[in-house]
Amino acid sequence: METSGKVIKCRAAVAWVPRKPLSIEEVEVAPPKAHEVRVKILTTGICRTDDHALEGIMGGIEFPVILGHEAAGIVESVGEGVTDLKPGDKVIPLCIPQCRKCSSCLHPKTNCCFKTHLKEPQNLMPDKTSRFTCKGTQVHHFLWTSTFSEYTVVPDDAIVKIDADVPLDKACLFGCGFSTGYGAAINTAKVEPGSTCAVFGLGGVGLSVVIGCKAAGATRIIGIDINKDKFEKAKQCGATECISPQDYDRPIQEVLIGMTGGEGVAYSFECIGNTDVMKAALEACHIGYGTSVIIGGAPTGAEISFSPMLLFTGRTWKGSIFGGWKSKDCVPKLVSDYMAKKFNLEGLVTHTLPFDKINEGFELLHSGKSIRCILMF
Ligand code: PAD
Ligand code: ZN
Repeated sequence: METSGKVIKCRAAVAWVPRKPLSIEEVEVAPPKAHEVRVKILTTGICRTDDHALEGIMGGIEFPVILGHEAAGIVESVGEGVTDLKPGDKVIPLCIPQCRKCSSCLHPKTNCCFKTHLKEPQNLMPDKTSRFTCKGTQVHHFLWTSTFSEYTVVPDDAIVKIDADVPLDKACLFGCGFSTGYGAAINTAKVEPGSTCAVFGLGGVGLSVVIGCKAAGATRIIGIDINKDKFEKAKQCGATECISPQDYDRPIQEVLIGMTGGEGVAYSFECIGNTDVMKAALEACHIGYGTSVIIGGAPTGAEISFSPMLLFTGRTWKGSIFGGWKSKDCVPKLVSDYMAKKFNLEGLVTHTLPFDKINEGFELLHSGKSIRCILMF
């Protein structure tokens, strides 16, 4: 049946209010407007950022909302003015857009497009309207992706075509978790061969940092998590040793400094969203040249107090969004690198569930049993 130009009725997981299970509902998805693309989502992962939004700790999220931002799908139809995509293309929606026009997009040092949700709210489409309706109520978008829906509409700056051969359960990981962690090691920290790294938090993002550190030639990669069940996967991804802060009666940064002969690590990564851990990760860095990267999303309004001596004495503190990748340019290349076997993503997907079991997927994340749970439509 030809659907182009028509409203599509399909399944979506609607978050009506914060901190409650999602409801599988029939929603109406309007056709794409100019410079928009309507996509049939085939697979979507559950990332902790979706959970932060559902928990209400991520600012600027209005309910009801359709969450989800780590997905792969097929273009169903395109709006006027879309030149680089056509129906049938295999695509990844991009939670960090690349407009290729703003001062950030034109600058080689950043991927923080001015259209990012940190600059411009993405709870509605760029024209401040929604393409989703459920039971007569307008439903909000999330990061311009809203992939917990069988069909979604995204701006053409926030979607890219990928190699049609890539398996869909892995393709979705390039929409967030893998690209974020791998890029934080490669692009943001610029990990050097022979170095020692510490990765705090061994979820989908942290394990992808481990994969990036290994690819960059780090010789020691210390994984840190309070859940020891994560250690096996971390070692499979390249961690050389794993420790739990709960096994020590002194702060974890002191443990790491002790483990490195009193020196500290060259690179540390916070992949949790905990401000105390962010500070510990900085303190665990080597004087003079240690670099610490914040990847975890802290609750909106959170602040950190720390000794300026830590930076005065030469450490560097950085943040990384979507691994520093300019999304439209780099995601297809990352997918090609995966197809060329430059890295292995086997360790990241622990569960695959039908889309209707999305709340079970969130429970697996909460209980610490999953790394990435992939939902199939
Ligand atoms: P996850 O929940 O799968 O992994 C977090 C891990 O941290 C789990 O294994 C926990 O057991 C562990 N953990 C929790 N508390 C502690 C602690 N105090 N010490 C040590 N370990 C601990 O999450 P994820 O990997 O999907 O996401 C991690 C964070 O990264 C989260 O805050 C998310 O919002 C953020 C994120 N940032 C970006 C970005 O572009 N910067 C992209 C995607 C996700
Ligand atoms: Zn994410």
